[in-house]
Amino acid sequence: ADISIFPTPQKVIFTGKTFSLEGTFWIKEKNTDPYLRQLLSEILPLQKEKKGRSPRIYIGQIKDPQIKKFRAQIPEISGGYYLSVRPETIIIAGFDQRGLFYALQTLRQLRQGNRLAEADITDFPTVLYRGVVEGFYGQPWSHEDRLRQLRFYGNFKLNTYIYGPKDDPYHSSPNWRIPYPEKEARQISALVEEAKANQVDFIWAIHPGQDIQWNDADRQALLKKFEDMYRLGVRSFAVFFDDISGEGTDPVRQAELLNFLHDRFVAAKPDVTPLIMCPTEYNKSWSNPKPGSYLDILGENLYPSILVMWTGDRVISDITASGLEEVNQRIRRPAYVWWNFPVNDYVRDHLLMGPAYGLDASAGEKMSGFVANPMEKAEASKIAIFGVADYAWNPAKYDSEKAWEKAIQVLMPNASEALHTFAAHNSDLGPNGHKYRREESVNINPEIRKFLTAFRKGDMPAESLSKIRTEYQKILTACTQLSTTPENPDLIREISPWLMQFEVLGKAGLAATELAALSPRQELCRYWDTYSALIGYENERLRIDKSYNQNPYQPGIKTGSLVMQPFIDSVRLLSEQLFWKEETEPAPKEASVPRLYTNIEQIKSLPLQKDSNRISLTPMLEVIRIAPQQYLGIAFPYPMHSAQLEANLNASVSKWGRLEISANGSDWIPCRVTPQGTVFTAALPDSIPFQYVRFINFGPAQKEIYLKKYSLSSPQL
Ligand code: LOG
Repeated sequence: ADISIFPTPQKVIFTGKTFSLEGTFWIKEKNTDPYLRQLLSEILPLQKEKKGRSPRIYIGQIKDPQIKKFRAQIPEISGGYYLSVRPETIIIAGFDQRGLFYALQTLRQLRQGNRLAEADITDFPTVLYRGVVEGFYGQPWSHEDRLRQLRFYGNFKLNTYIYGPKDDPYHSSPNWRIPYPEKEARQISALVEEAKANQVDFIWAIHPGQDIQWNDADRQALLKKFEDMYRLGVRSFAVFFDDISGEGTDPVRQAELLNFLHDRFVAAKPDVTPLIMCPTEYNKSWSNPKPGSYLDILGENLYPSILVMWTGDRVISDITASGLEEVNQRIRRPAYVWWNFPVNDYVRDHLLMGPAYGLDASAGEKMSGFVANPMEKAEASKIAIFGVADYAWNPAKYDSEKAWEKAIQVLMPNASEALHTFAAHNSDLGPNGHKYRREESVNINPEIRKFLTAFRKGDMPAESLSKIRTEYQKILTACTQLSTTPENPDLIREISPWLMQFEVLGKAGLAATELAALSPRQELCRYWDTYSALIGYENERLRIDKSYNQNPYQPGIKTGSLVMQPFIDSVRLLSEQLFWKEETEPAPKEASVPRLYTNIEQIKSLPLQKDSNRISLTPMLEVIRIAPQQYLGIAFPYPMHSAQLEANLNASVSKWGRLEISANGSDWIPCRVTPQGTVFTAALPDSIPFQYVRFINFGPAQKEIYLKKYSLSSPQL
């Protein structure tokens, strides 16, 4: 039998045999916890009386007398368990209640229809805290989403859910001081209950740093909010100081506050777990490397029991053992990893459904916890979360591909092939300010490269083209299956606009492969028809992109954007060149489009967004530090005659900032701006042609801004 258990156990021995579950089962000890008895009865058909031949079941925690005989086999770690399955005896022994619960989750996976696989399993987690931090910007998960998540976490041995959606007003500034309204409060209590039933710690996080006053009033406000949450059932807490500017960023004050909360709240309540904090300098690229600065201050001042979060070398980053070693030295404790995957709040037009990779096999020992920040789409995030569950349980044995395949089967057992196709082509993020990219369309990519290289030289390798064609056909088949399957309706709902776009991709791909095979001179009519069809799909793609998911950050619907769409674009372009041989203009080069003009390292890779008559810097979520003489703007490949600029840097800039234009990038002319709150607008003069426009810090001090808006419109664009 082909059995795989997820997350991958530390030690497992299969005999290769299975036995029938018919017959009857009973529990040896009458005094088994009713909750566990209930769970067990969901997995095995339990009977009250022993009748005929049935295995004897031993179930309990390390402290229970009924499993005394097996104590030596049980790993002494929270969540650890020993499970032995034989036709005569089944031993389900947990170190603690959580371990027992996990033993039962494993037992469930040993069941195959009406048979049970024989096995001996000694198992425990490598990373103590494993789970999810709902910490993204955008629409927070719904109550239903969260309930489904918590059950999923229980099934795959995740024990942590940190509640911290940036756009929940009662989590962040200024409303963190206010208690939840009744309905939300009730829902939080319900989540705490569901979490408990799944052996998950529900951790409620607060994000007070943007407007916190370091005075007693705000300290008390925080304490009171924690008391409110305690009354709702919450027993675990976190304080986040990420993405803030100003007073709130002071590490001495932050540590003081955390220690105060520990003394006055955590230590005073025996059932509250240690605090977690997210620092302001939460990744290496943003942290002051100077000894004795921010991170060292936290390390020295925070009580040792307080856990400190860390996203890696960058905001979005692979996790390495050496990277963790470095920060652990400074914060004087093993970092609690906040992994920013599969979060897509900075690339909202893409879905991140590929494998969870870039996690060092030896990093597990260097961290106190590992939580993933997911997408706004809860169900679609489960593919990556499944990988995270597997990694954090047993990093040394983690295989990202295997976990990905299995996750897909778990989410859609019957339509798994279709979901596989969809996920394989919806993995990469496209260009983004964080420079984080993922593989996509990996199986077909080499074929496509091979084909295009030959096609550019005037060849048309038919066999290669036919393989590519098969892939687009597979996309269409997947679309049909996914849009008709009764499985996982929540997932289908979440991805539905992308599914629509995916179908257009499949059709356009088929048209492109057809076009590539035709000779423009000999098969003119068919060539023209196919080309027109391709243009039709192109228009349909743009229509979908402009109609759905119209958020102000990265509006639209992108699918197959790394390989499958570029193939179509290339074939179309090359065909046009073949057809209109003489007349074609060369494709626009990098240098002939407007580009970002800045000397701020943090934003150098930020993409520009182009609409009709308008070009904008992509809005950013986090703080940007702009030092004296640093600037951000746009460079044009041609002289601009007049334009309208609108910017919102979430700061009043008139005392230290200036808008300037230049024809050559060295002589600058200041422009008059009209401020209105934090927004400023400027009409750029039509008397002076310019190729550069920039906003510059001319003052003596570094400033902190947010890039909410920076766009320029002109009929020339
Ligand atoms: C935020 C987080 C956001 C993520 C990705 C942390 C600690 N904070 O740059 O809320 O979802 O990056 O955009 C963050 O990662 N800031």
